[in-house]
Amino acid sequence: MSVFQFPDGFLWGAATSAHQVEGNNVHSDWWAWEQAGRVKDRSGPACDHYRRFEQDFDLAASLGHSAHRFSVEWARLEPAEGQWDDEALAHYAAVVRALRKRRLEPIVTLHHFTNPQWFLAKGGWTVPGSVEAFARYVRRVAAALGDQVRYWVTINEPIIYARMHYLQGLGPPGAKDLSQAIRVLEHLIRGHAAGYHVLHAARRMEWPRPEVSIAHHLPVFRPCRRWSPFDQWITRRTDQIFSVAFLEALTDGRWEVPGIGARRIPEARNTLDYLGVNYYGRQFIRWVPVPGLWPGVPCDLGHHPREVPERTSMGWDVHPESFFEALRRLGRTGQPILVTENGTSMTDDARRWSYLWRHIAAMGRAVQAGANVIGYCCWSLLDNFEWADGYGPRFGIVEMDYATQERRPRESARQYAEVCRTNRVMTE
Ligand code: IFM
Repeated sequence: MSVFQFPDGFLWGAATSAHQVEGNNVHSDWWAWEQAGRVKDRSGPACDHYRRFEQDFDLAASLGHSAHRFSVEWARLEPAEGQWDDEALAHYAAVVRALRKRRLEPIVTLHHFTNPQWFLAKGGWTVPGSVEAFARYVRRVAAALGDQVRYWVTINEPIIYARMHYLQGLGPPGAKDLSQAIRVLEHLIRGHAAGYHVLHAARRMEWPRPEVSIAHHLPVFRPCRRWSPFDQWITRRTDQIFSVAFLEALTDGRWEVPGIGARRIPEARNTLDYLGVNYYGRQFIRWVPVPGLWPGVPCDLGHHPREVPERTSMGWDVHPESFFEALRRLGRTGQPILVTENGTSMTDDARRWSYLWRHIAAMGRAVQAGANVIGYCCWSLLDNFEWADGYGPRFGIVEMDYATQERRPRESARQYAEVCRTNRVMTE
């Protein structure tokens, strides 16, 4: 065993998103989707975090955290097109103040999977008007929070958003259509770029300089059937299109469009001040040609007992070495990296801590190998509403009793607190 000491000022915290914890997000498209019975659970009051945020931040501070990632809910701020709710805006200003008061660095996400219902009704991210609508919303948020916030995430996991809502049909509007998914991706790139420029333009001299990124979901892709040239090829393409091309669009302003070619998006050039990264595990890809869909689909890990010996309670791969690999790969860009999510749903909390500890250790090794990682947010502070999977999965280091709204820090929260307080981790 040896000990790895992280650089001074390293940010340690946990992440949440509005719809998953706040409760009663009645103007969002996900709320309508749930009410229409399209998922097994309804988010309902969730963790009632909208009213209990002070209590939750007390908890985070008592657990040694120095940062906290949360999202602002657009549907609360603009419940009807052009109608702004000043109380909701004041609420998020109070949230940021509450974080600052507890010395928790706010990391603010502007879009985390949910949209106002009116926005989806107008075509959501499939239509060009989405970009200007999002920019208007960001302008409001920047004016209200910009004096207190340094770290911004414009869009959480754009690729997962497009895949889940427009290819797999697992969230509103429930589409399964590659051409729509591609349009969504293009508008998310443009939306991010617009948000980036709005945040920088809104800055006043006395405000912190905004550091803006997306939260990029970065799995390590592997072929399902290692021997199959089709799986190998589509895995390389999937990695290129989903992991590499999207980041290239935000650095070079040139986006390689799946199955079409390249497109110039000049306003997206150099719009990453840091790299926000969400990592959970490897994804095994199989060649399945279905007209109108991307031919590389994630395969059932149950078929890979030898290659995927360790899996979470949701059946996801556990492979800390790939986290090291992903961070080292990103580290070569020289950009600062902020781990905006990493965590697991385990029914056994000892296994949760084992997962977190090994991933933090892998991150330590990546820092030693030269990656400029500046912070880490575990997913999640609280158990919460896991989208189509509802309330089954338990990602929290703090256990939620949804019937009583009681919060109970798990042993993993205490172990993680030790890492946060000492700024170091035991490596194997
Ligand atoms: O809960 C989600 C979150 O909303 C986005 N990233 C992955 C998490 C776990 O699935």
